[in-house]
This record gives sequence, structure tokens and C-alpha cells, in this order.
Amino acid sequence: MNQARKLLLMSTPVGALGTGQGGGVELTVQNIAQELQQRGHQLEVVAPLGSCLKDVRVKEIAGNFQVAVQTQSKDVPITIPRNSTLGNMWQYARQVQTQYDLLVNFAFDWLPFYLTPFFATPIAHFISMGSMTHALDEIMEWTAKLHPDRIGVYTKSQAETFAFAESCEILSSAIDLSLYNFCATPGKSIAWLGRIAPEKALEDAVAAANITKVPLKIYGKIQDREYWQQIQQDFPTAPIEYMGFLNTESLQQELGQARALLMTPRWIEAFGNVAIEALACGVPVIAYRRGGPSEIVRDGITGFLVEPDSIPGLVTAIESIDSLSRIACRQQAETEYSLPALGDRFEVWFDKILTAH
Ligand code: HBI
Repeated sequence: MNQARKLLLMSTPVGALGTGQGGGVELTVQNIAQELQQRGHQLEVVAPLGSCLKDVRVKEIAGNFQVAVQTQSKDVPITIPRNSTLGNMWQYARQVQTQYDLLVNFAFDWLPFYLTPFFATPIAHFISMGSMTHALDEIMEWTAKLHPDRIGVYTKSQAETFAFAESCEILSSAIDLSLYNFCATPGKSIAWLGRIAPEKALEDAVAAANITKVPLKIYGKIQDREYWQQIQQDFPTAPIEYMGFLNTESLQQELGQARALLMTPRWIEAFGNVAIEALACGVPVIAYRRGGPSEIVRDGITGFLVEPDSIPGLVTAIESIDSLSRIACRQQAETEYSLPALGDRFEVWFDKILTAH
């Protein structure tokens, strides 16, 4: 970007940033804010009360959170609670908008899209998931038609879940690689990492461990307790161990010991941050050829892409994973998923918007 910009970043309104409630996009906001500030842009992040970001100014806004959209069905109407955090965030944005060159919305919610033409300052939207509900699809499509260059996504397969895929800017994702250490020699086990919930299909990874008898270490929050109980009942003798939800420091320490990371998404994962966390530690990724991970893994080089929902496919991949170079995994993370690489992609996007505006 040829000049420093003044940017107002509008957070997801489903929870306070820094608590993990915001899910994957929380990491994206932290990383992009840190990187853009590093490059001399002035920015402020508007986020729910209780939010905190490392080295970034946060304007905290009180109110009641939005319901997480992935808990809703496709035909739900738009709901906004009384004293809405989302509504309060955009009241504040309206008042301060003239102090900024660009507003960047990270909420997967109806209001910011609807407000886009009502604001004098241009609003760019980073969409953090694939298509979720009809009402949201409709307002996002309407916004994409009005301003074709204003929608950013993680991956092509995520964009293709929307009718406006062609007008999406593919921004991919990144992590702070300085927090992840390369591990050249793994232990005996493989790893699975993520929210323990049906859309993540942990049962397939457990089934593969049950067949190969390779120990499987499981990391992440138990989001759906019955689902987790059911898996343990269905596979009483599988060599699995639940390791809990670890912070980045201890997670990368453990993850680096894995011979491979298994990713078994049943839904179209918009990106799959856990894949680049594994690559950063030198761990090859075995993933279903579905959604974000299928655009991250270099098949046969930094992991294997498997026929979706095929447990025999997972088994075959596990049995040949030791043939891959762990250095190649770290190198892919450094080339494509570093914070500078992410900052470059966002600056190109912002330049396109601001020169067209
Ligand atoms: N739900 N309503 C709503 N709004 C969001 O911004 C949102 C969400 N669910 C999940 C989510 N954001 C993030 O965790 C995504 O990164 C998945």
C-alpha cells in the first residue's frame, strides 16, 4: 500500500475477542490488526465489552450478543436482541466514520451489510464462513451486486458456496509463525484438533485410529458433550486420548510431536486454521478433499487429500504419511501463511477498494 490508511475494524458480535467465543475470525482480527499496525496504518478495533487484543486499540461496546449463526437453520429470520451489541457497534461507527478511510466488517450478520450504502465511508466485508442462512445469503448478494469489490473471503471453495463467488477477494489466512516451533522428529501418535462437534466429524478420525491402531491425541473444546460420549461408546477400544483445550504455546509444543494432523470436516470449512498451525510445526496434514483444507494441503507434498468421508482413504494416508518431508510443511507455512503475506493480501484488497471509491 503506498500510503498509511486510517482503518476501523468492526469485530464479530458473538463474544468478546480474546476469549475464543469469536471462533476462527477472532484470530484473523488479531493477526490482521497487528500486521497492519506494524506497517504504519492507524487503526481501531470496535468489539464487544471484555474484548482485548495484543498491542491493538479496542473500543469496547456493551450490549447483548448475536446468536451464533451456525446454531441456526437455513430459513431463520434475522434476529437482533434488545440493547444489541451489533446495533451499538454500528451506532458508534456512524458517529466516527469520517475519521477513517475505510471500515472493515468481520461480523457474519445482516446489519453491517444492510448499512453499507447508508454510510459515507466505504465498508469492506470479510466473510468468515460459507453460506449459512437464506436471509444472510440474500443481503450479502445484494451488497456484492452494489459494490463488487467489497467482499473478502478465506478461500475459493468458501466463496463458491455463495452466488457472488466471482466478486470475492480470496485473502486466505495466516498465523504468527514466531509462536510455532518446527519439530523434526515426531512421536508415535497422530493428532486431531478442533471444536468437538458433529460438523467436524471426529468419529471418522477415531474410526481410522481404531483400524490402524495408531494412537490418536485429540485437542480442542468439547462443544457437544453427547456427541463426544457417543463417539467413546461407539469405539470403546480405539487408541484415543483427549488432551483438552490448550493455549497456542502448549498446543504447538504438543502438535509438533504428531506424525500427522487428521482433518475430517463434514461441513465446508471456510479455511481451517489448524492446518496451517500443523504445517508451521512441520506436521503434514491428512484432510478430506473438501473446503478450505483442500486449498491448503499440497497433496503428496505437505500432506494427503482424501476422498471426503472415506475412512479407508484416511487409513491409506496414515500408513504412508512418514514418507513426506516435514521441512516442506514448515516452508509452505512460511511462504503462504505468514503475517507479512496476509498483510500484503489485505493491502492489495484495500488499495483496490480505495482507488475505485
Ligand atoms: N455468528 N451471528 C454470528 N456472527 C458472527 O460474526 C459469527 C457467528 N458464528 C461464528 C463466527 N462468527 C466466527 O466464529 C467464525 O469465524 C466461524
